[in-house]
Amino acid sequence: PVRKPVVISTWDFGLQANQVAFNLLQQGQRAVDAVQQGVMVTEADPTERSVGYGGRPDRDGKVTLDACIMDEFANIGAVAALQQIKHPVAVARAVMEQTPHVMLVGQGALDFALAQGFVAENLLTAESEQEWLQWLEDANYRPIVNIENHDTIGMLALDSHGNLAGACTTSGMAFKLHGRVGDSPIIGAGLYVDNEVGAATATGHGEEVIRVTGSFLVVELMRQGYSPQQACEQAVQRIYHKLQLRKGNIADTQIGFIALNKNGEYGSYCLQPGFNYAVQHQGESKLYAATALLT
Ligand code: SD4
Repeated sequence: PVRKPVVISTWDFGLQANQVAFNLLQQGQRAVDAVQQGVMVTEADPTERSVGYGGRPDRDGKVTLDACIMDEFANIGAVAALQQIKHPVAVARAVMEQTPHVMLVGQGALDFALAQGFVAENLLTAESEQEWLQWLEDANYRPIVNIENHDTIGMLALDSHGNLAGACTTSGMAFKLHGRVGDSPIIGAGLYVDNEVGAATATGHGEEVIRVTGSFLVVELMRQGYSPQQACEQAVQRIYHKLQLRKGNIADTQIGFIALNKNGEYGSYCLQPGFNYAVQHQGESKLYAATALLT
């Protein structure tokens, strides 16, 4: 039996975002609309310091945002290193629907957004600016595992028509180099949807996710018969193995995947304990702690 509709998203802020998405799914709306509206809840929240408005800036004090969206027809849209726009996922959707391209970056993405009627505003809140000024004192780029226990929001949904879609949006790693792009806006890395199989999205250290084309890997594993849970486990193990081979800094690296298949089954796995994810379907809205490879 197929469980639908269902929505799943990363971190504790996923609960609130899922609620908005689930309401749309229950009305029979498309998964792609539900995930977009869902993640926009988190983008607009200044207290979420790793997504959208209020996100931590790069090392130059600029808030630069990455986002992408993918629907059941494999339509895709993405923006990277976008400044001054509160809803990068909505710009990604516009790239998908209003251009012959799939990704716009930096100034070009901003110019496009403004031409589409999006409004430029300051996204650096006083809190984030203060943190950045403090960081500048020793200016040491040192990613923190499970920073504030929330991070990028990635959301996957199976709608009442049985179609899958996903969205992913982030302000990226705090105090990154200006111009750095993570996994989140890269189709196949931070997000992948195959409407015949399933969908996956990632959070954590984007460089490691890009290295293994993480979300595509999870979906391909599901295609081969792995459950969403098993597929997430395999992908995290792959990243761990590559980190070992490269003598990477495993202790300071976090990776989390969530996955949803065509039957509405879901799963999740992470490298370090501390990653959680939110699931909502008929009669249940719950935050789960993901199981971790390391302890
Ligand atoms: C990135 N995966 O930019 C994203 C989100 C992040 O801590 O900031 N992770 O790498």
